[in-house]
Amino acid sequence: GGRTGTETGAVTKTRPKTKRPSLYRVLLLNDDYTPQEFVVVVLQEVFNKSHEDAFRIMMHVHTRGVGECGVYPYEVAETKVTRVMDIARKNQHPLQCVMEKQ
Ligand code: NFA
Repeated sequence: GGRTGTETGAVTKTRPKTKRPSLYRVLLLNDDYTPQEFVVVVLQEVFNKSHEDAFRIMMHVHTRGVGECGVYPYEVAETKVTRVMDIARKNQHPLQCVMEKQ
């Protein structure tokens, strides 16, 4: 911590403000059209998952309707959502990816 003089000359203790960044959960939503293997590749490329983890997450989304791909600070989460949506659009798949504050 540091010490800061006040107008009266008093010296008061301060704490360095290290506020932790809010975390955001990135979610993938199921649909009836996006191929399973496409979702697996997206999870490997965008979220750096192994094929095994990617397959497990894809099957969770497929059976439950929604699933978590990872938890990240705001800007990282936003970039991943944008990458997924761009890749899906480019390949004409309706895959949806969203983020929510944890
Ligand atoms: N439900 C899709 C299918 O049967 C696969 C899928 C999984 C899509 C996860 C989106 C997310 N082809």
